[in-house]
Amino acid sequence: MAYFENVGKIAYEGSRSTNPYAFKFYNPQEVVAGKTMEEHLRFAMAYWHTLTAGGSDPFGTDTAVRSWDKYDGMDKAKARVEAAFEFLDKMNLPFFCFHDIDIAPEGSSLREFYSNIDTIVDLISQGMKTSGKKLLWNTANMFTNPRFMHGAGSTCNADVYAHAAAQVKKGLEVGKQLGAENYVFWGGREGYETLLNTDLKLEMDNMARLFHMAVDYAKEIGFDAQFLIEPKPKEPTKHQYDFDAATTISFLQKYDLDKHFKLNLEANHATLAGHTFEHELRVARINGMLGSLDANQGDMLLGWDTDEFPLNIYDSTLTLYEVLKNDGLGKGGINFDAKVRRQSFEPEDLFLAHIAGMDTYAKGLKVAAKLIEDRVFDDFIDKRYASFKEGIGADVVSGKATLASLAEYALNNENPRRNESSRQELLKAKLNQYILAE
Ligand code: XUL
Ligand code: CO
Repeated sequence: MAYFENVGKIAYEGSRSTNPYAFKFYNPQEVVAGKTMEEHLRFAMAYWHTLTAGGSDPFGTDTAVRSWDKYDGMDKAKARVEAAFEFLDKMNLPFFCFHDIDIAPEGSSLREFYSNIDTIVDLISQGMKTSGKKLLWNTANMFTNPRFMHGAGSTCNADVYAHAAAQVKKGLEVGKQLGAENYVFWGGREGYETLLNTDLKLEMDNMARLFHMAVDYAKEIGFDAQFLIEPKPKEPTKHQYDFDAATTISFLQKYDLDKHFKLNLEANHATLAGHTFEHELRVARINGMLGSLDANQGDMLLGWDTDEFPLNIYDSTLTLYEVLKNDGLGKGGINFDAKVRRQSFEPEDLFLAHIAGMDTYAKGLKVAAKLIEDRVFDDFIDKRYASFKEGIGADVVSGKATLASLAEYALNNENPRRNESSRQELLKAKLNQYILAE
């Protein structure tokens, strides 16, 4: 059965195409900087936004019209699997991602949940074999069910902690069965509302213990996915422990987890933390921690995670700039953790939104590659820091300099170098020039 009967396969037609159901920039086989766009971008569909969510918000119920909604329970879960593969095929998306509760109903017990998952995972596995589609990552949802009101890995309730561990264990088994490239932890309720009732140290230690158990179990069952943590500073919890890239990296280092984990960075989470997305990517990149991306964007006028499809070419250019400088995302990819607006309730909107997001990232890739090829920023940065390549600057970098040797140098330095302009306006204008020209 076709779930999206009004839409056919989306093809590349070029930037002058007027067909809304065509890619204008995403040309999967086009080679950019030595690899095809498909290889660079490794696009993924988020099961929860595309198949499971219905457009509800705190003030209103679902609005989305979805043909699988005529079913219930396991029948609906099975219909969604068929719809997922139809969507991936028509959109030419090579990967997908899901939480355990996106694919299968929880039922009334953990045992029933496990058994529902097994049934659906078998179907997904068959779909993957026939279609060649791959699982970029899976994860356990440890934030929706009311049992997780105090957290999962950071809960005050040991029985809830055990339940969370049981979900992670199953998630790793599912990941292995489906050959997932990565396994993600996003700690939506791993944080606190008030310190007055919180044992901050125990909560963070316990979270680290859960991550170590996951690493050990993956090893035990021979699941060789890359582990990822997805930082977010707040929402739903007031203060979340994996606040941003820098905080998460130091957490991983403190608990001796940094060898096993990288980061899954999300654009709207970066902005909630008061950072640009490229800031988060740069911090991860220079620490060897850039794992995968959740592509979306927030709204300048709203203070929460709006998860809009990414449409800003400046942002996508600077994002891909970091990805190219990182020599790619390895096992990671670019997952559209993005939802159509509540008013865009028709199934066609899912296609139009993904086309827009994929084109935005494809265009960003091309501009970023050209900026790197022409060394637009590299040459400027090299020159800006040239004083650390020779003389006293080289002594600082090599570790030879001491406070005493620097003071001695400063006291005798009769002609200190003059500061030079940072030329920010010029560099931003060059960025404009490249975006408009490419
Ligand atoms: C929530 C969010 C999650 C994670 C996976 O803000 O981004 O969907 O990506 O749990
Ligand atoms: Co996300």
